[in-house]
Amino acid sequence: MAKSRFEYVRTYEQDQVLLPNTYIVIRLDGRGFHRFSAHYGFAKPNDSRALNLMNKSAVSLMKQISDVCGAYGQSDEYSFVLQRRCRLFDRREAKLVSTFASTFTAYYQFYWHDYFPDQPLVASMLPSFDARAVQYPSLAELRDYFSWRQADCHINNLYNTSFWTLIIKGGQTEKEAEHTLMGSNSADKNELLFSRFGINYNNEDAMFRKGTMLIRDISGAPLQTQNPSQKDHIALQKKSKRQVEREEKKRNKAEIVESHDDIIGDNFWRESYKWLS
Ligand code: DGT
Ligand code: MG
Ligand code: MG
Ligand code: MG
Ligand code: MG
Repeated sequence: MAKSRFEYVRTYEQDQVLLPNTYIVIRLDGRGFHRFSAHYGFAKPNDSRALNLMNKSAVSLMKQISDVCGAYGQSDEYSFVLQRRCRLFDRREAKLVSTFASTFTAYYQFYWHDYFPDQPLVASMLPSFDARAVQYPSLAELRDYFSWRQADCHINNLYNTSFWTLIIKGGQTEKEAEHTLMGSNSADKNELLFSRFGINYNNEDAMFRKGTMLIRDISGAPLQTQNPSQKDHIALQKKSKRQVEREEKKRNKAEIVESHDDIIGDNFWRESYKWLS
């Protein structure tokens, strides 16, 4: 193909390529959702419609991008983990984060009406999401990453539940509620909810307390050995195109399973062969 004399400008492009054989986690977070949630009247502290719309958008993205093994969402954020051997966009960071952010945002807007039928989106207050990619060298860090996000969900939700209960049921102002909770630990908040309002925090909706974990269940169709050794990894890269296509088809067909359980303890990770490859 003939090249124009302008072609050289391309050499100024710089691609950040993510390390091979690492777990790539792409975390999206709603931009300015403090204002966004207030504008569309999200229920406090948790709006099931908003959380289910996040989940719907995440499942839709996973159906579209088969390299995603699993995802965890809470509040206005979602983290997607890619297969260790993922070759999508040759692991170029900018391509990955921009595609994830725009695909997720597109689905969020597309499905908005299904979850908020009475509140049409207005042009001056449209949802958008930022995205960042992080690389983790082993399952240990990946597990700690997910634990970190779920611990964040727990801490925020226990605080927010206590805060809004003091206001809505206890008649306190926001300032007073803030003061009541100052210096309280988890046990204090559980006790406050129970003794003053008869609320057993553990009976609150699991989606609020634990967030949402999505896994692509490939256990019915094992694709490769867990934690490939160096040799396996090289072998994987030599797979024929047809083999790769076959596996991708299988991944596309695999069910995406949603749960709201603990992902910090060992139990969840004992079954990681089902979805992490
Ligand atoms: P950012 O991410 O720096 O652009 O700023 P924000 O405002 O998105 O802040 P962030 O992401 O730290 O916090 C998420 C906000 O979204 C927080 O103000 C609470 C709000 N939010 C998320 N989910 C819900 C919900 O279900 N109900 C209500 N009322 N608010 C929610
Ligand atoms: Mg945000
Ligand atoms: Mg947050
Ligand atoms: Mg956030
Ligand atoms: Mg193009």
